[in-house]
Amino acid sequence: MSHLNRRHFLGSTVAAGAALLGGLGRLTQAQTLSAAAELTPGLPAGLGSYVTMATLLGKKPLIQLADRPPNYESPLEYLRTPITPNDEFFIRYHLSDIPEIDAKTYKIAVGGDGANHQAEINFDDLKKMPAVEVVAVNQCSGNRRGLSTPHVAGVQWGYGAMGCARWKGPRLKDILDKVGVKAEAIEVGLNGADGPAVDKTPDFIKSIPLWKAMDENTIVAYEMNGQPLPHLNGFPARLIVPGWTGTYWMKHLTNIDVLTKPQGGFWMNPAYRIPVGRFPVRDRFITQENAISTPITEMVVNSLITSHRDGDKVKPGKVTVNGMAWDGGYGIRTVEVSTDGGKTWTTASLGRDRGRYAFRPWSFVLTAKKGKNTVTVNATNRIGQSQTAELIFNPAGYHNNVMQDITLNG
Ligand SMILES: Nc1nc2c(c(=O)[nH]1)N[C@H]1C(S)=C(S)[C@@H](COP(=O)(O)O)O[C@H]1N2
Ligand SMILES: [Mo]
Repeated sequence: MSHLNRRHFLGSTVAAGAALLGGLGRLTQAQTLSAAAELTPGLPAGLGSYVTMATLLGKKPLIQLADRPPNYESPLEYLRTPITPNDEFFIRYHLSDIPEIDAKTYKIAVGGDGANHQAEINFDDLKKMPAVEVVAVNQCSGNRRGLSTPHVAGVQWGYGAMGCARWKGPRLKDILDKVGVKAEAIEVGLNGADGPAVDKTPDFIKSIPLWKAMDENTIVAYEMNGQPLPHLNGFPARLIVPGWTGTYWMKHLTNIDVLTKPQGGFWMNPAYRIPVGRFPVRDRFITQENAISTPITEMVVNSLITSHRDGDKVKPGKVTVNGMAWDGGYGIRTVEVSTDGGKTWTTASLGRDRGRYAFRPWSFVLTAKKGKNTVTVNATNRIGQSQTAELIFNPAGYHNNVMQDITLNG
């Protein structure tokens, strides 16, 4: 895009590597890498040897899984608060050419064959529109992919390809009202300012069904936790699709197209699809479905223990174990904990409800004994869906909501 001031991603990185690890003292390279690997508990043995920490401009150290395109996950420590700070939020890109955008010249082109008119919206226009705030979890479809057995291809995420923030901006439906939606419109197409550095990679273009675009919680956010969006989380503005996995949350949004035909392209098919009928999801994206596969939609109910890692030492006696639970927007009803391998379950106490799309904190007091204490956690949402005991295997490694099972050594 000619109106964008292109500065390439690599030019703006402070790829320091290991600022966090600096705090661990003077370590050899091998020790440094294995210390970093411990920040991603539960990953298959062998993966740790190439996991490293890196510090990007404006960010605290994140687990670097790839640099071009940038894929950085949040270590467990950053997921201990119900709102993930901007400088601790994970980063996921498919494309390496990520321009730095000047808000003064930034524009979103709104139109498409399903719109009555075309419009151009600049940053000031966005800020002048009535704004809403929504606290919502942004989780990559492939979060926990690295835990898949058998192993599947793709970025080997541990537990930290997610975060929860308070997002602010106008409703997408108010933007669509400016151009008028035709009766035959079915989807809304989305594009961002980033592009492929190598011509073979297809541009990252997505769509959502019209009904989800018109949802009052779907917004174009220019603020994240009361601040402008960090560059690598989508500055100046991105789409927020509460309840749905991160793939639809288009960053550096430049085009909104109302469509009368299904959006084509690699990132709609074959990418980001799940086998039909395999997962307990309710939101359907019918215009993109076929007999075998359908686009991923809402997140499945899930939870994460954030207070402890598998294998941690604890003092025998009372130990508070806590973490977060979330789902695709029904809200969390209960979180249950078992200390006998799933025979009996105790209800955890739930923390403040920040809305049905937000992380819901939970906590449980374990009476730890000497020796091994196992802790298993299972969240249930308000429509009665729970986590699974066994992985629902799929070739892309999506929707991993297997109950966590950790051992604490008393
Ligand atoms: N422009 C653009 N937007 C994008 C992507 C991308 O590659 N380019 N990746 C998507 C995916 S797959 C995810 S999981 C989220 C990640 O959001 P984050 O990087 O702010 O954490 O951004 C989404 N939006
Ligand atoms: Mo993603």
